[in-house]
This record gives sequence, structure tokens and C-alpha cells, in this order.
Amino acid sequence: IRGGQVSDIREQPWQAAITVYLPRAKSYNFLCGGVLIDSCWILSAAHCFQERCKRLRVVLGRTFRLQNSSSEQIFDVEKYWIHEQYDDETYDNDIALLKLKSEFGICALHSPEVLPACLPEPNLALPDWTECEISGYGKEEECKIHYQTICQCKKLSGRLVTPNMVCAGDTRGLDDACKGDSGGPLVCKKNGRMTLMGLISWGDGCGKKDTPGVYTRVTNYTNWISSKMRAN
Ligand code: 4AZ
Repeated sequence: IRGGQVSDIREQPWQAAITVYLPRAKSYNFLCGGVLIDSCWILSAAHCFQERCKRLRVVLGRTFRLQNSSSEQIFDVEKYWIHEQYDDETYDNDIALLKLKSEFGICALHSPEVLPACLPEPNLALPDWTECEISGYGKEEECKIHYQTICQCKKLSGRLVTPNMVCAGDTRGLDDACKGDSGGPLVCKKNGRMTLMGLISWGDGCGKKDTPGVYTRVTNYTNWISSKMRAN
């Protein structure tokens, strides 16, 4: 996160860190952010998983990327799905769903540090300039930004913003997602609940004036998410 403030995981208890096993180093390295949406299910960005067949592990309940914490819960990933129409050139449909490995059908246990975000109703529309929050381990921070149903223009720095994307930013160009935050949450308060409206996807740099960040538009994928969860 660019701008933003250092934050405790209890402010964003759905924030996940996705790590990948590096055989040479014999250790797991941070890969991307993710969002806990149910005990055994994590959403993230498809572009994080372009190299296939990697051993993945998810860390929940941790405030700092590299600092173990007594509240953390760690899970291997049983399987993951990249959206069938994901386009790695335009980042259209930049969404992936991960299933955590469990023994008895229960994975994450709820605690003040580990709690799922709510998914929106498929037709939920928020007014432009609704205040929302993003978080990430890019710099262990969160920040407040404004939701924009449509970008000021259909293109951002020459790249197409498709109807499967939503923009959000801070007009001053201070607070923004940045490298390492991809896959993490854009949550907005709706009827008192923090609702997942976006997944950090791409942008033109970070924190440039009048240049919002681009997020995967989660409302377009609620059917895709629930059908995968039901079938698996
Ligand atoms: C990235 O590289 C990235 N300012 C994510 C979001 C934004 C820029 C870069 C948006 O993961």
C-alpha cells in the first residue's frame, strides 16, 4: 500500500498472505494477498498464479508479512481455480479461488484476527465516492479510498478498463495499492458489514494523482464463486 497506515490484522481479519514453496531455498516465499471468504476458501487475483503447479500455503491472522504471530493460522492449498476467461494481457477476469486443505471440513477458526469478509449480492451497486478500505502486505498497511463504479475514462494509461473491473482511488493520488498487494481486498461498508467489492488487480504505478487503482469487480463473480464452492 502506498500512503496508508500501519494496521493491525484485527482491522482487516480477512486479509490473507499467499506463499509459494521455493524448492531451491526450501522455504515458502510471499506471493500475493488474498481474502478469506469462508472457513476453507480464499479469493485472490488470477495473475498471481501464472506459473502452474506450485505448492501454495496461506497464512491468516498475521499483521506483519515476515513476523510470526500467536494468532496466525496456516493452511496448505488443496486446489485452486483460475477463472476460465482470465486474460493475462488485459487482466480481464483477474480472479482465482483457493480451497484450503482440511481434515474435517473446517479450516480457518474465527477469532478477532481471522474472520471472513462478506460477499456482495450480485446486484449490489454502491454510490460513487463511497469510502472503502484496501489492505495488503506490500507494506503491512491499510488505507481509505473512494469507490468509482466507472473510471473517469474507459482507459487508464492506454489500457482498457473492462466492465469486470472497478476503479477506486484517492483524488489526491496519495493512498493506493502497490506492488505486492495484488489479490488483496477492497472492502466497503454496506449495512454495517464489510463487503468485498474488489480484488487488487493492477494500476499505472502507485499513488499518482488522478490515477485510480483497478480492481476485479467481485459482484460479477458471485455466481462463479458459489458454483465452484458448491461443486467442491
Ligand atoms: C502490483 O504490481 C500493483 N496502484 C497492484 C496495484 C496497483 C499497482 C501495482 C495499483 O501488484
